[in-house]
Amino acid sequence: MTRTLTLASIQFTPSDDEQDNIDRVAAFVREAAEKGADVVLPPELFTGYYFCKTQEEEHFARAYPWREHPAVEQLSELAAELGVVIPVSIYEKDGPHYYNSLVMIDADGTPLGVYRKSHIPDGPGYQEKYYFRPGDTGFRVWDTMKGRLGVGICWDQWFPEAARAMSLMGADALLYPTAIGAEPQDASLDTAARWRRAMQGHAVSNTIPVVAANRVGDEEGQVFYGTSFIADPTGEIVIDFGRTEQGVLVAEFDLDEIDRERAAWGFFRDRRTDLYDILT
Ligand code: PUT
Repeated sequence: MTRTLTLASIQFTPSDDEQDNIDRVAAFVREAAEKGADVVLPPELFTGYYFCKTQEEEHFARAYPWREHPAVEQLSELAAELGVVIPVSIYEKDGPHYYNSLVMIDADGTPLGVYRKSHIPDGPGYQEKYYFRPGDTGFRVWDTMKGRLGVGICWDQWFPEAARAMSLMGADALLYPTAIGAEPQDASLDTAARWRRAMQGHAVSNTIPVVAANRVGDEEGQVFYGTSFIADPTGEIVIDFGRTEQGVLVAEFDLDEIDRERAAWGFFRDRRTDLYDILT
């Protein structure tokens, strides 16, 4: 029997109402499940505005222990009801520590664990180092009921090392929840095209499907550029959104065919680990 994996990406404009955002993501997950999705990826930190644009003490109150996060609790029930995997991006509080995290919810509703964002950006409009410790989980893949999934959170997506690590761990697909758009220090700087190309490169070099789910639209003056997409293992974008639409993207992949292609291309056969000390 052929192993297939149907991947979905959600692009939307969150409000600053936590329950409203969870409800809207739930509706998108239902829509994706109706279209046959096995895995449905919402954007980064979707339960509120992207609060990292400035440094405000009050925003630490947005974090929860990951098992108690309302998005994790409610989307676990939905995952079980629909039989879909939902990787849920959250602001996590663990004792005195705060992380930008991802909880992988399996298709029976079981939360399989947490990944904590490894690369934390800092700059105008994206002051994440104030809010998040660098992740201490290392890169992870999860054996879900639908396939082995690797997730990098936003800034992680620019690092080929992260994509390679998850691919070496046997990921069937790489997923990137994201919050990216305007650069307030330079109105003429538009990073959308290079953002896509970076991840399309991960797809090519690891012969693996890639899903990117971005926020879209204006959040109190900060504009997110959407352009979410699903790329095939050649790096080709098979389905995408522009800079305004909200909704779900769905694409199906044949995992056995991809395994054959990956073997045939030989990237993993030909790696020269004896030359890579410089990378560490
Ligand atoms: N989510 C962080 C994006 C950083 C863009 N400069």
